[in-house]
Amino acid sequence: MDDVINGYHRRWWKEAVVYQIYPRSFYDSNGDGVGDLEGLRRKLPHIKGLGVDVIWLSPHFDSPNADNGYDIRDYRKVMAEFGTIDDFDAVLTEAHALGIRLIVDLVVNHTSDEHAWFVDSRRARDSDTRDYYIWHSGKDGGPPNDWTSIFGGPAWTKDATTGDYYLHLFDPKQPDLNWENPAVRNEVYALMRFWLDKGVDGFRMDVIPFISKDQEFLDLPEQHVAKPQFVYANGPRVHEFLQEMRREALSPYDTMTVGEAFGVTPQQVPDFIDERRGELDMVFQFGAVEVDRGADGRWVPWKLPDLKAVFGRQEKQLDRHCWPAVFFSNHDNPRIVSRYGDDSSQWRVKSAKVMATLLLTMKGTPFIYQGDELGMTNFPFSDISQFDDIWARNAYRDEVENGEYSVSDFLANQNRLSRDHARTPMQWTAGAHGGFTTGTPWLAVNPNTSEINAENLGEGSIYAWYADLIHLRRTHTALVYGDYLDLMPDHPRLFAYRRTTEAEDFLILLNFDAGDQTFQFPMNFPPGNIVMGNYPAPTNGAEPLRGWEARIYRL
Ligand code: TEU
Ligand code: CA
Repeated sequence: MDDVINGYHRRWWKEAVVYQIYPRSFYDSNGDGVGDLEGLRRKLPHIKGLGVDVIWLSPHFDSPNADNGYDIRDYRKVMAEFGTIDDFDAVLTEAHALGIRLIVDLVVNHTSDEHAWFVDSRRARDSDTRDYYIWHSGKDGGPPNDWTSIFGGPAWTKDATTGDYYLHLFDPKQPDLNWENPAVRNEVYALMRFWLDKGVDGFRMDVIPFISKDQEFLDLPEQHVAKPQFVYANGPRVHEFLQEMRREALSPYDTMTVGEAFGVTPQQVPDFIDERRGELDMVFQFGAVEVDRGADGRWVPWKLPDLKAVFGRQEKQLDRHCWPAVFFSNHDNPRIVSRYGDDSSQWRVKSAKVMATLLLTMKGTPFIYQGDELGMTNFPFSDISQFDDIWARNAYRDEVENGEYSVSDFLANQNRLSRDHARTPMQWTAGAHGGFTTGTPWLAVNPNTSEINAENLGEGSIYAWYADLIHLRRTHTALVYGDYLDLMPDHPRLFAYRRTTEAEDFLILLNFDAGDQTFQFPMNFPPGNIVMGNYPAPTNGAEPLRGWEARIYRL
């Protein structure tokens, strides 16, 4: 594929649609309440039926699960609850046989504190792997600086054995690796080759911009205290490390990489993904999933023009050498239909289709999160005991137990933003525990599984809509490589844009509201054929859009 469309080099990963699996919550094959690799293998036909090209598997490695696998104890072992390396190989082989590639999660900013490297590192100041982590002596009876953990509390923990502090930008059970040490980098490249040699097709890289730390370890500048990620990301050697990683680990393989650009501003993105630099293929930018977050990170109502602005910026800031990744949900976010759509019984299906249309007709590689193709919704949390997520539990400790917020304020915020909304088990059936497990699920299944489940995936279903969109995208390169033009960036309820190449021209109209919206077709811009719509087609093609209507025209 070395030809060029609309100025872009064609690449398989630009044309792919990705489906993210959170294995703990996908399908439990042995009744222990925890999803597993054999469960995933059995459900591959569900994924194949959508027509996706790539699976991103959230961490499947040995872990004590302080952060559900984002704290890795052994990078070459499969998490015992998920199965064995043979189960992994079976998933990989079967996925490949179905024409689906598999990328795995690379979590190498930090390890678990139970990783053998850290166990040894904390043993003594002169232990073999002491310098695999970031140790400093305290200052004035406290930690080396004022950095805070993304999960709340200080980013340094004093270790009793030597009295030194180690850095953890997340939980104390997730000590940060010291990438200044070449031995650490070589360990990482070796473990990457281990999985590449098995046949995996690439990596999603967890908080990858955090790997290089400014060695001065200065206190946080005032303006970054509320969002320290903008200090932790983009350290002085991050691009050097990523180029080295490409050379040492990735270059012999045909891979796809997508980095989580947490703490990266839109202006900084090209430095990570410009194809001439040899770093990452794509990054996840946080613009779309932060439209409903205030300066303090708590929930605020979002506005459609802010969401549009994310894509307007993207079109301006990324040239033909850069390729975007598009997502509205993942294992760290609430459910797409509850957040951006309307999850009432009247509008849930229609609005889920509006969001699916946006995801799959936008420029960039789309990432679907498991369950969104069923229109799964947020969970109705009513008590702290219902949360598993370390972020929620720490927030409770920091916000409620210290008296800053009431329990009901805490719950109101978490009911909007909790990461556990995404982590409740897949709703396969209307039966007990949504057919996810025959045992007791590790996290409660949403009670609405009686209505929202994978039993009816036929005509009119959200699942069928995703499959149709994926097919449309696959058969029209303008929906992949075409220019993106927002026709009314300020309209508060209607999202209208074109995707065009010299050969093709699509117009997408999305009504983000329950009321009707008129759209003025410009004179030189007649309503063309409606190629997809989530209502019966209007008679002349130009009638007002009905509540949460989605239409794709080919002009
Ligand atoms: O996420 C980093 C990150 O940006 C989130 O922790 C975010 O701050 C949080 O979801 C609050 O909105 C990655 C993983 O995706 C996440 O699951 C891990 O917990 C985290 O890194 C640590 O590995
Ligand atoms: Ca299981």
